[in-house]
Amino acid sequence: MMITLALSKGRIFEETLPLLQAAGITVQDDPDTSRKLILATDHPEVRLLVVRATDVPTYVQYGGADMGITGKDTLLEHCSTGSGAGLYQPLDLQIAKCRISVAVRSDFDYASAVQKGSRLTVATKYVAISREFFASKGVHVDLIKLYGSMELAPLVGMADAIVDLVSTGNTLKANNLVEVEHIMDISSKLVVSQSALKLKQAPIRRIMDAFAQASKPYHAIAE
Ligand code: PRT
Ligand code: MG
Repeated sequence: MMITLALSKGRIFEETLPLLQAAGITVQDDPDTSRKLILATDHPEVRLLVVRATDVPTYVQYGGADMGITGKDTLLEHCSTGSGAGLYQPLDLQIAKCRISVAVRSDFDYASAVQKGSRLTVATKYVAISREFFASKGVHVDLIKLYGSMELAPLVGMADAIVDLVSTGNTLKANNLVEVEHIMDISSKLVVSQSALKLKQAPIRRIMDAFAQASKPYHAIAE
């Protein structure tokens, strides 16, 4: 029985390798040098699909993959459109960690701008997370959806603020932006198709258990 795991190349792929290793699975190809989109492993029943980070939940939901690894940021946005049905989220893998924050130009007076009743223009890839966050603060926002390089928007006067992922803070610093609010911590989760779990219960459980064991030391440190 073949188990297909969808994930994105880059940081998620790299940080997943040790988890696969812990499950006794070695990947045969390197997605950074190979053009293959389906990667074989040394395990005859496990293969990987290399997809865009934002497409991982979609592949799992529509049966293109049995399971996937995706950031909480991506998952929250995906599920906000009402399309999280059939996705089981059993495990936080504690990998690809970062935070999602509000950032503004260093000369922008954020504190007075967010006083109740005011209006703020926010550029972001994370429209659902942003809408919910500012609504909970009672701040009216006009959201501008972008697909990348959010840092530019305040610099060119298109937005007062951005909502984006921050890890070291170097990208913000390099663009004269400052982090003014921490919305939430982000890490990547394992998502499993509920229908695949019914049909391939045993092999999927084996992989889930190995991942749970391998990410446990990190849970212990985080707690
Ligand atoms: O890059 P691409 O457009 O192909 O796709 P993607 O951005 O969707 O994928 P990828 O691989 O960049 O990110 C996949 C997942 O990794 C995200 O959904 C997050 O859950 C997680 N992750 C962890 C991050 C970061 N850390 C991160 N630092 N994703 C993106 N960044 C970016 C951030 O957007 C900003 O541009 O790195 C920059 C900030 O980093 P610092 O270190 O300068 O603060
Ligand atoms: Mg990226």
